[in-house]
Amino acid sequence: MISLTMQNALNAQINAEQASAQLYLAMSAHCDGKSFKGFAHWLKVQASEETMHANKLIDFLLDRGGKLELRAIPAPPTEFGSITQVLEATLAHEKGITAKINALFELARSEKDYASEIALQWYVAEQVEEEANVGQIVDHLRAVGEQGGGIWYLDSKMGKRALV
Ligand code: OFO
Repeated sequence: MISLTMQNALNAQINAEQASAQLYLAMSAHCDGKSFKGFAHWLKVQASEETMHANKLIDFLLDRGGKLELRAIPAPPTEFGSITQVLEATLAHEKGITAKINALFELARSEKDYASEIALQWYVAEQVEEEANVGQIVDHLRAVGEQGGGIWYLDSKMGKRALV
């Protein structure tokens, strides 16, 4: 049986993952509105991944006999500025999520909750990948700028991300 402290912390993380999904859907719509269909597609796939992250935690919580307490998801903004600003905001958001995952991992360790620690290892590794992927996109955007044709090439590449 999972501790109440860990249960509360996992419920908070489930909410954070669901909030990430909402945020990326809003960003996707913003990019779509600017006709950057590739970036819109990439962010929509990212939103589905976040829902998967939340669902994986829900399954774990329930397998441990915990109680799922879904919380309200704050409404994301509707305006995000330029495409580069969208991806910079994505990177900043992922860094915030990494901090939350690390805190959760530390909590599992301090509670000697080995099962949670092992389950959270997947998220620790996933965050390394998330930050690396988004960081690379931000670097490319900064390199090509938003005035020339380079950004449209990036847009076509972003549109090739496979659906999860
Ligand atoms: Fe769930 O990794 Fe992004 O937020």
